[in-house]
Amino acid sequence: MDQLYANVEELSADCSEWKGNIQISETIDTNQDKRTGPQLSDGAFAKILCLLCVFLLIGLLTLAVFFARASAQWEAGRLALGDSFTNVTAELGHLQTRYNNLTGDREQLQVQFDKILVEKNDLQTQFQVFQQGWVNVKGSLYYISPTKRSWHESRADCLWRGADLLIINSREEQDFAGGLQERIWIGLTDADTEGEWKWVDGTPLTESYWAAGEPNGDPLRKEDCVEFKKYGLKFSWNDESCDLQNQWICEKKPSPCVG
Ligand SMILES: [Ca+2]
Ligand SMILES: [Ca+2]
Ligand SMILES: [Ca+2]
Repeated sequence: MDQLYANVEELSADCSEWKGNIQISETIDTNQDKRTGPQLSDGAFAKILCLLCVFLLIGLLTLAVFFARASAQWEAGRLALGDSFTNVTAELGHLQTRYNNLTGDREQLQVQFDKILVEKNDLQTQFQVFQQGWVNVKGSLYYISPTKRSWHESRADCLWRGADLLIINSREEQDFAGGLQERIWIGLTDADTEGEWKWVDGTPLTESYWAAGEPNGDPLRKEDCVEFKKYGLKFSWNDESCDLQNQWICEKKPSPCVG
């Protein structure tokens, strides 16, 4: 740009010099014109040409300045857009990271919520069972009656509760029932065939805990039902008349819907 200004100044100086020459030439030409009549002299033509060159240079200079400013503005705009794009891209990355973190947290919270919900439902079920007089011992529910009835009435009550009289399948159940310190009916009988003991689910007796001298099967008393009598001892069973009034134990497996 400076070079362009220098050229213009140089050209202007040249034009001034030409102008002096033109004045001399005009004097000569004037004298000649007086001889030849009105016509465009060489000096006037040179002057006009010089002025056109000046105007052309000024126009070029103006255009150069305009394009330089436009180019600078375009470059500044491009840089600003680039910065904005970079910032937006970085912000988008941060938002994506936060979204991913929140999604992970939400999934973990959902897992915890589901786990707590299961525990809450389990506790609610246990509470309902407890309110109905049931206790949960190692995966089985037991109901100990507060009143006394015959063996058949006791079993009918268990069936009404969706259960049956206690079947002793393990030493743990034997100790549990014996620890109640009461005469209690269990689900064992030989009512169908004297001396052939079966549990209420139809399975035969394989492991027994008869008290000493039992079962004695008194034919006069028709001792066809089994109770805990010598409670507190490992061998505590006694065959007894089914009409005797005893407490009883019902047993069933836990379920989500306890009636
Ligand atoms: Ca059992
Ligand atoms: Ca019997
Ligand atoms: Ca007996």
